Amino acid sequence: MTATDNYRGMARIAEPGEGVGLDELALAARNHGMPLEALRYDVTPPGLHYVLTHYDIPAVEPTSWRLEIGGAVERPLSLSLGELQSRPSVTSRVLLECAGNGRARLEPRPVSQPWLLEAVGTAEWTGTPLAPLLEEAGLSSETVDVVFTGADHGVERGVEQDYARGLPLAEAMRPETLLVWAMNGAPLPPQHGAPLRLVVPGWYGMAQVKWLTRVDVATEPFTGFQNATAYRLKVDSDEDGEPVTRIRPRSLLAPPGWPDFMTRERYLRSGPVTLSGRAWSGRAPVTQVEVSTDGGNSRGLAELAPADPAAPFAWRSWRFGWDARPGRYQLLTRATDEVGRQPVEAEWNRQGLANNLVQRVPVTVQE
Ligand SMILES: Nc1nc2c(c(=O)[nH]1)N[C@H]1C(S)=C(S)[C@@H](COP(=O)(O)O)O[C@H]1N2
Ligand SMILES: [Mo]
Repeated sequence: MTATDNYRGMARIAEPGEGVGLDELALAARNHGMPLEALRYDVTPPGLHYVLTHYDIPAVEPTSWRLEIGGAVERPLSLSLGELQSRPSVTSRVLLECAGNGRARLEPRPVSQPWLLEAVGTAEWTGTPLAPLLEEAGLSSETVDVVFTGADHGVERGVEQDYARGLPLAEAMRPETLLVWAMNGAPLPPQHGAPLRLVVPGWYGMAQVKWLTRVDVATEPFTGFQNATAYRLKVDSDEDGEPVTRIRPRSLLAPPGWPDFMTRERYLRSGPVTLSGRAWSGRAPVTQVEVSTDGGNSRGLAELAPADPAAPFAWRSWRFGWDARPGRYQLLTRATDEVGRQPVEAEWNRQGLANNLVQRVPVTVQE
């Protein structure tokens, strides 16, 4: 990438046939995915949840740390972690997925964190609802956005910044929107935002601001980099593009059989097999999951576990019986929610966002 591209704020697109480079490898080695065999767990065990951090994991001293709530409020608040933790607490099972999940297989490839399909995880998040704190601070009646700022700092396409995201007021006021200090019953680990992060159930990962330091009420739409430039669905760089918001439906197969070390191709023994996986959507309830063992020519409905009314933003498990005969197959799974179904052809955009193309898994069944 040249400095000019950098300062034009453009995401680079790989040349035709250009492999993943060392810059992408450096990101992939820092930002790990959830190994897909961990789809077997209802709650992703510690350390297996995916991690995405734009800059560095910041050093935050929890004893001197405070959360400032300000901007267009009548009474700015400054709260210690202990003060936040003495408020009513809620534990909620919520799936997070990076908006860049699926980027690495787009053609041409947007050069960024090269996720295949593993940028997902489901945790039990413990925290306190944000809305009562905003009400205590006394919101301006002109409020449009609430802006969340993290302690991490970096430069992105030439723009130096603290990681910050604006969220529409209605989303900030949802009772499910939490200020979170624990994950799976333990204090938030450093990589997941210690001591405090935001969780906005149903939204893609970029909204889930980690290492929170400030919450600012804004009477104008927030125009910071992560809202105005990044996380927008655009094909040409001069478009404004629609902002990325809620998670689109997706179903993933728990990898069946055993893998080849280098190619990751899967092998199975012939006979009856129960294929299984997880499906989710952040925008509407999942209504069905289809499975095909012949690349999509024929398909059947998976048996989908009922939605847990206590966890509408978690993933749901599914199962599908298959009498596997020797040969080579392409397994495919597709989720449908009340709004629509996963596409079978990728819808390209230049930042590689919200790509919920169906998953295809080649397998070889042996005698
Ligand atoms: N402060 C801060 N918050 C952040 C980020 C970041 O770089 N800095 N990355 C965001 C993105 S893009 C994602 S996908 C999620 C990832 O959350 P996790 O690492 O806990 O899985 O955090 C979000 N919150
Ligand atoms: Mo992300």
